[in-house]
Amino acid sequence: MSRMEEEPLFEVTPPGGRPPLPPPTAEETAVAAPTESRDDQEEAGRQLAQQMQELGYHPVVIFGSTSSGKTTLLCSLLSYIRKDAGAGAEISLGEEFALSSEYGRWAHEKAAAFFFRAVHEHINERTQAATRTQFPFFIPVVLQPGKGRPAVKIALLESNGEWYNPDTGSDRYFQKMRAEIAGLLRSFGGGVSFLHLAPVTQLEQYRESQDGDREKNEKLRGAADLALVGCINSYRDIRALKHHDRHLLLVTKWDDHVAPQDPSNRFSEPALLEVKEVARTKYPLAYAAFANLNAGGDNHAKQILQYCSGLISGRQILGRDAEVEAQLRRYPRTLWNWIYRGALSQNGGSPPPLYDEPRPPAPTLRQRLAALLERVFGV
Ligand SMILES: Nc1nc2c(ncn2[C@@H]2O[C@H](COP(=O)(O)OP(=O)(O)OP(=O)(O)O)[C@@H](O)[C@H]2O)c(=O)[nH]1
Ligand SMILES: [Mg+2]
Repeated sequence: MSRMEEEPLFEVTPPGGRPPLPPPTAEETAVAAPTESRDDQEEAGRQLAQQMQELGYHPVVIFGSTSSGKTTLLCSLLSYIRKDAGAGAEISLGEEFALSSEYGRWAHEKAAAFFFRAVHEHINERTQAATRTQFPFFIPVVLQPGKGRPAVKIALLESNGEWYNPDTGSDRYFQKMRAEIAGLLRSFGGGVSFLHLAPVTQLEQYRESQDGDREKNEKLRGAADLALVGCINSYRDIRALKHHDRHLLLVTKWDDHVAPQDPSNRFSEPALLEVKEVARTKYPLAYAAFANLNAGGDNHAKQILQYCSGLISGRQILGRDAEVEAQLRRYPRTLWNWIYRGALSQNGGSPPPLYDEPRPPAPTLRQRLAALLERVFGV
């Protein structure tokens, strides 16, 4: 069998019933003209970078293959500020980026739909279908914390995981970075924050397991692993000014690794070594690419964390009690801290965190031993 005829390495729709994709809306199919060619798309990215710099937005780029949890993570972040009385901050949709093509208007409409509709649905415990937007877009937000802390402007990327999945039929094996994102990364002069999403599982949680689940999950995870490698490779090649950038490897869907009800606290407060162990064993290639990524001199430029956007099954976010809610809340708070610090540190200095969260516990003896073995033998 030739390479072109080989079975694809991944499936777009994971087993376990993600809802069928809705047909593209009229809006999605209508706007192609201004950004049809790769050159035009790159130009749109360059203009975006210029606008973000002029208006003071800090870009947060989110990478991850199909079903890695990008959209749900964005919803969990944005909905946290809107629904939790303890969030202590206000959030509003930022201004439209004025571009010379229609793409600017289109992107702002998509951003508004996300900021209002998708987030509202998330608050009402409904999840989003797989993202099938025609172009990537940034959601501009203005975060205004109370207590005298400075406001920040942030632009959060929403995109299709399909753009990152490996192209196993091609000789280059990885897809090119989307031109709008490449254009932005080439031109943006300040620091950019990157989230690299590595989900614990690609399958739907909280359902009865079926025959072949394990093999399918591993196959999908292999593709997700390569997708992150492809993103890191593209980043390395495209972006000249890396020294102010920050990278977070996020092990998403952590509830599939440890249930919130687990008495050990490892759902919301695992030791860092456990998170690293999961990332390294499930995503060996992405983990290596991340570890080897040369991210300037700053110790804090690269970090690994776990994340959970909610206890979700299919299109339903499962109800939870107050105790689980308290554990879940730590996730958006920790991630907001990281993003907020990134947005503020562009002005120099080391800003205070947005939220005071307890530090993770010290690693167990077994975890320390495993880390030692990893350092000494590279296992
Ligand atoms: N249990 C659980 N499910 C999650 C979590 N995050 C996402 N999911 C589910 O995983 C599936 C994929 O999540 P999405 O947020 O759509 O993933 P995506 O990266 O946006 O995928 P594309 O839009 O296809 O690129 C959805 O069914 C989500 O409800 C999580 O933290 N826990
Ligand atoms: Mg999505």
